[in-house]
Amino acid sequence: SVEAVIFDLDGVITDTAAYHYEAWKELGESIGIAIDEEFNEQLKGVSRMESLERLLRHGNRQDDFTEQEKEKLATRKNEQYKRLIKRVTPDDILPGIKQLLVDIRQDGIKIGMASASKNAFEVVGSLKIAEYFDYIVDSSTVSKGKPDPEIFLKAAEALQVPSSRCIGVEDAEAGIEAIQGAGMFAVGVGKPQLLGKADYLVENTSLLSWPEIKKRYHH
Ligand code: B16
Ligand code: MG
Repeated sequence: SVEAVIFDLDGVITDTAAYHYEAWKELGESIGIAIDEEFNEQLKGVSRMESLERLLRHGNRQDDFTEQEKEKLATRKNEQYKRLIKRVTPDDILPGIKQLLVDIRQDGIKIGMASASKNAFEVVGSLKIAEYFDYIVDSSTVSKGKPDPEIFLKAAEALQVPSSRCIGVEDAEAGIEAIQGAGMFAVGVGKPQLLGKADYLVENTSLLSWPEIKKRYHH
């Protein structure tokens, strides 16, 4: 039976995915690269530097910047993102998530977090939900980003639960791939066109219920 649930942060617990998008859009515009929501799907769950590489390739400008200039661009994006997340409060926890955390806890199941974001601790602090998590992976200790399973495996190891007894929850295609690559049951939150590979998919967080997820879980 299931022993741990490992959550993604951006796009699952809270909608900071929208702030990442806003910050990338602004950075893109400043160097003449326009992005839309469809392209943004490719940035979800992907690390900051890899996101920048994808943005530059999207604008066909991948050869126009030195490593140092790229660092500067990524820093500028992050500064804008940090300005935006100053607004985050407990009211920004997505619908159904608080209840889900409470129900999982009450069932005696461990809870972990596997976010690619280096800002995850700050966001969790602003949402005031740190107490629900037995372990939060520090993404700066992860060498291979999603879709590599490393971050989910790290969380399971720290929670001392075998992968086959873990459930991962994700809003990104790269995240679903990472969960399944880790040998875990993947719950997706989003559109079937994007997350069709998930083992169990709901359109939005308000449809996540612990009894239902437990019923669906298998390995
Ligand atoms: P940062 P998640 C990911 O978080 C975001 O989905 C992705 O858009 C972002 O680029 C990445 O974190 C890195 O974030 O620049 O704050 O380190 O979805 O894995 O919680
Ligand atoms: Mg996400």
